[in-house]
Amino acid sequence: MRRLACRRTKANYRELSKVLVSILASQPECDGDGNGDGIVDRRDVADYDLMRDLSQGQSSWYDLNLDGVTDSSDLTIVTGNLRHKCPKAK
Ligand SMILES: [Ca+2]
Ligand SMILES: [Ca+2]
Repeated sequence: MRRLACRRTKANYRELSKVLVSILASQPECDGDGNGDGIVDRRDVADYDLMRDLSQGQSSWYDLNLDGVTDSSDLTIVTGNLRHKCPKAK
């Protein structure tokens, strides 16, 4: 019985991994687009400010360089990509 449960768990894990990989592949990276709407614009700057305040500078959706803090380095990524249209999802 335990062996069967283990096989099911492994099969479920493999299936979930496939789904996750396909989801990740369907959303191309877009530097500076913290809100994921497909364009980097002043809304991202406003959302960056909001998320920095709400997170009190800790990690947030706008921790774009993934260093664990939401700070001016992340804002630089947003402002450096303003008006950039993101690649379309597949
Ligand atoms: Ca955006
Ligand atoms: Ca950061």
